[in-house]
Amino acid sequence: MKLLRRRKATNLTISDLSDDAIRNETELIEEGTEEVCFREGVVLKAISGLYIVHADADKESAPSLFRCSLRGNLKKDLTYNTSKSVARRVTRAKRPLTKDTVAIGDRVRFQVNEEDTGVIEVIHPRTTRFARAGEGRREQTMVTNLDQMGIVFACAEPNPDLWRIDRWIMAAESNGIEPLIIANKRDLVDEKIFQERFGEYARIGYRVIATSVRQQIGIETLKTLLRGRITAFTGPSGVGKSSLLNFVQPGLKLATGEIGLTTFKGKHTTTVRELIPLETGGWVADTPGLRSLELLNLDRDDLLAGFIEFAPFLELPCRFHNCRHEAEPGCHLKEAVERGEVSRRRYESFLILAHEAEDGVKG
Ligand SMILES: Nc1nc2c(ncn2[C@@H]2O[C@H](COP(=O)(O)OP(=O)(O)OP(=O)(O)O)[C@@H](O)[C@H]2O)c(=O)[nH]1
Ligand SMILES: [Mg+2]
Ligand SMILES: [Zn+2]
Repeated sequence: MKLLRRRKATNLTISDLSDDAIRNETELIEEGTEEVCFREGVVLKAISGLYIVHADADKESAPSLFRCSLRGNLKKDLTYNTSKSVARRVTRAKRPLTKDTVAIGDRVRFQVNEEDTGVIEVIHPRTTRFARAGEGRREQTMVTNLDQMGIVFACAEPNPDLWRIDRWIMAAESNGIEPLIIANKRDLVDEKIFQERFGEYARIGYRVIATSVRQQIGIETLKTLLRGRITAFTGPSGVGKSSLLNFVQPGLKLATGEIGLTTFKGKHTTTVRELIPLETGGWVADTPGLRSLELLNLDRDDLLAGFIEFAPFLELPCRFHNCRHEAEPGCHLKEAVERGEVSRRRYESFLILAHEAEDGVKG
């Protein structure tokens, strides 16, 4: 039996290595040496340098989980830090990416070692990447390859903060991810309050679904919307992200927490991000609630594009070609606000984000 062995792995990087390139990295050597096997999979969890990879089923093997480390040169390629104090590391990084080398959602190729361990060799190009500012304003990749962002807020307990919903929508829109607004704890409010809190999002064209884990409302709709797609559940702590996922997929047993009773303010029940394969097909990520969400590297035009209901009023140029849509006369967007065709609250939300982007203020 002829067997394959890796000859040299040092120049593999995140770049889109084709199968041929991988094959060229290997050569046939004498019989009797160890066989090297590569598999493809999705990163489900990252815990201090260890990655849990869900290997795809292939001809010979069923899907299964592997504990993988990362090939050393991949770390170097991807490590990037904006802090001046670590300038030396920056000079060694080939391209400005993030602190996180591999994130959940990444599709990877890994070398299988012993039974359930391996080494990640290639990170395939990402379709989307959702990042936020981490410690010291370093970018932290949260989840990659998302189709959909499940923006979970509670109808009450805690009351939804619409400005924060707008930020999450922006985070999704600016990364090319479809927002799905999930208004959980529908059991706690009546129709009038539900409409007051979430109605405007449905009016501008977003899909808003009301759910209740307690009264089992909206769960079937939610299941349908998750099927076959990669979705991250995001939003503040205590809104019921983990509770919803437990309901969507019984048997998950994600930890959930009482808020305001036994926990102190700001406690997060979920602490690790993880991507979960759904029995119905598709993947869903549970994430710890975020207290703040800083939007990264967006300029005024990105922000305008992220407020999807503004589009019809920006088709024709305003009187001034460089209109900032603030106090300028002859501004189509402001006029639409005055006429009540664009929500004043959403417009003000845009202004806040635009000023933040210009001042570099943390949100
Ligand atoms: N009344 C009501 N309570 C709910 C509902 N869904 C969840 N809860 C409660 O809300 C609390 C928080 O739920 P979790 O699922 O832990 O919230 P989470 O969003 O995952 O929170 P973090 O993990 O901290 O980000 C728990 O006490 C749940 O029982 C609901 O539909 N109605
Ligand atoms: Mg949770
Ligand atoms: Zn204008």
